Order: sequence, then C-alpha cells, then structure tokens
Amino acid sequence: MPPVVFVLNGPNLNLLGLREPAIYGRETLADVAALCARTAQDVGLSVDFRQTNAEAELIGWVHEARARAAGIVINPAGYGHTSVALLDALSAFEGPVIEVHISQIHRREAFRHHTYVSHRADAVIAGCGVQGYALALVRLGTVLPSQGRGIAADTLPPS
Ligand code: CA2
Repeated sequence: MPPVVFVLNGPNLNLLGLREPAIYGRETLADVAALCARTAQDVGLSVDFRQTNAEAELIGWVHEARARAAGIVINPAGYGHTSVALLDALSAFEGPVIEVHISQIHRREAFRHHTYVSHRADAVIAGCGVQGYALALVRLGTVLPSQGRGIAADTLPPS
C-alpha cells in the first residue's frame, strides 16, 4: 500500500474556477483533486483529498491524519492567516507538512503575508497556481522514507 497523504483545503476553495480567475486561475477544485490523484500515482503515494469551510472540521481532519496519514499537504486558505488552533493541530502531527497557496500571497495585501501554518510547515509553496499541489506531492514522494518512487531520502543532502 502506498503511503497516504491528506490534501486538505480550507474555506472558499470550493469556489475555485468559478470566481476570481485572474487570481486563482480557471481550474476547479475537482480539477485539482484529479491533478493530485495523477501526481500521487506517479510518485508512489495515495491521496485523500478534502475541502471544508469549517475550521473545526479542518482541525478534526488534521487530528485524524495523526493515525492515518504519512504526510499532509494543506491549503488553509483564510484560516492560514488567522488560526492559531490550526497551527496547534498541525504541530501535533509528526510527519511532513507542506503548505500550498495558489496565489503569491507575499505580493498581495499585507494581511496575507503572514500565515500561522508556516510556523509548522516543512515547506511553503505560493504563487505556482494549482501546480503547487503537484509540486508538494512530488516533494513528499521524495521525503517520505523508502516508499515513493522519488529519490531515496539517504541520497539527499542534509536539510
Ligand atoms: O492563494 C491561495 O491559495 C489562498 O490560500 C486562497 C485563499 C486566500 O484567503 C489566501 O490568502 C490565499 C482564498 C480561497 C478562496 O478561493 C476563492 C476562489 C475563487 C473565488 C473566490 C475565492
């Protein structure tokens, strides 16, 4: 069985592709889910892809990941900028966490420049559009030990 990665999406990302294409592009969340499934298969992972508009549900999924997932890819959306509770939940997860933002948050309003999730994330990808999800999964295929088809962890330089 390939290692499972939870790909978690926060509030309003269900609107992806339906509004604000200049910022977030034209792909829908269903397109992103399909991209993640394809990429995960390529790198020897399995994905569990979810979206919620509720902070408590998102935190519950992070708790669930402690027992069920080898890694987490998370686009926390607005909760990244506001939620210490989400940061605390992620801090209790032992595997790798990659934070993804579709837009380049540092080139946008000042309130988007800081995210609490970044205090825990092992890597942050912003501004690559929805390709950021695929890049995150390729990275997890590399760093999750001996399971992916990526580069073996012991061949990588120390990080
Ligand atoms: O760039 C990202 O991925 C964000 O996480 C998206 C969040 C935003 O609050 C973050 O600052 C950056 C917003 C998600 C809502 O997505 C929409 C998509 C289409 C139409 C309206 C909202």
